[in-house]
Amino acid sequence: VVAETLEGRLADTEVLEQGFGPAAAGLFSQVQRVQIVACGTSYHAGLVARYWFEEHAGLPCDVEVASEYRYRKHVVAPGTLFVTISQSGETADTLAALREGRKLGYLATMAICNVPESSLVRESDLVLMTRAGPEIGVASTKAFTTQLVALLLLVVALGRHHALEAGPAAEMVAALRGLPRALEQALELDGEIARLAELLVERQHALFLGRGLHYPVALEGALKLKEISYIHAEAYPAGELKHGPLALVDAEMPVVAIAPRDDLVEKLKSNLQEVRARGGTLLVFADADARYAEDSATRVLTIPHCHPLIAPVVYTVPLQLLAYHVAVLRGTDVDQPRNLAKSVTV
Ligand code: F1P
Repeated sequence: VVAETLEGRLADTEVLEQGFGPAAAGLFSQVQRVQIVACGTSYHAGLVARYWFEEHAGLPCDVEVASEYRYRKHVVAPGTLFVTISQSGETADTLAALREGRKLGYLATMAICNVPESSLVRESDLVLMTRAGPEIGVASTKAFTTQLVALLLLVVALGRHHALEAGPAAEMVAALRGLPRALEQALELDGEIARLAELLVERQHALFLGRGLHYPVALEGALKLKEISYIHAEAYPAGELKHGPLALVDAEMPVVAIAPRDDLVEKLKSNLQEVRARGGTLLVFADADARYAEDSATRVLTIPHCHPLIAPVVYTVPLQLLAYHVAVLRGTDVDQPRNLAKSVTV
């Protein structure tokens, strides 16, 4: 579905709908809201997608961790599509949430998943395969970026039945077509990122900051760092700094900021000044046009400008590489982190 779409036939949403099977076309026009449920990295993909559903498709979207979903009562609004996201399709909490959801009167269930023969795929009404290939490491990486692409396509397909006009839909697909090149450019930053990793390797803690839909990207950057390097890392929406986390910032606390060029950049800059004023080392992952100045404690990784729609995918790759290089420098097992399992089936 993804390939056919990007090859140029998406403008009519039929290609996508056909990919979901015969049930999809009739259902998509009935969807009034979206409930996403997932764990870990897959949950972060859902958090990014919430911004897209509401901004581009005009559909309200809720996102909840699957490990909590089944332990509370739910009021299901009519026309709600229940979407699970999982690399493995076997995560026990996500599967349990799906089984619970199936009893609750959702319009339909959809799995966004990487493993065709998984339980999640078998038990869902609709399926969108990510086809990321096998994930070798425990920590999800390409699963995340492909989930984001799948979710964007879903936003376009559903949005065309709601608030998304043909012009903006075509523009979104054009932006997606720019993704392979933008990712190649991001991968070319590998050497520079390896040098930035040296700034984190001796540290015990790190803060990640983002605004808007780059807050969930910051969450994912922090998760990757803690999963594979065992550095304690937390992510906050940048505006939340002054509501608590700023108390943690001193010369020992590096701060990684995700700063693509968008209308929130000026706000982010003032948040980062608060960090600098307290002696914190700053690593800023920024768009070339955002013009962040380097100084003795501020390092800027300049990421080639890309369309804002694909920026969450593009900015994720340098964050994954940062975690990877820090882990390699610390000598941890990048593929098999301690205490973690690829599929959490219990
Ligand atoms: C969810 C997840 C992964 C994480 C680790 C443990 O898995 O939290 O995001 O990297 O592998 O499980 P899944 O439901 O996406 O397979």
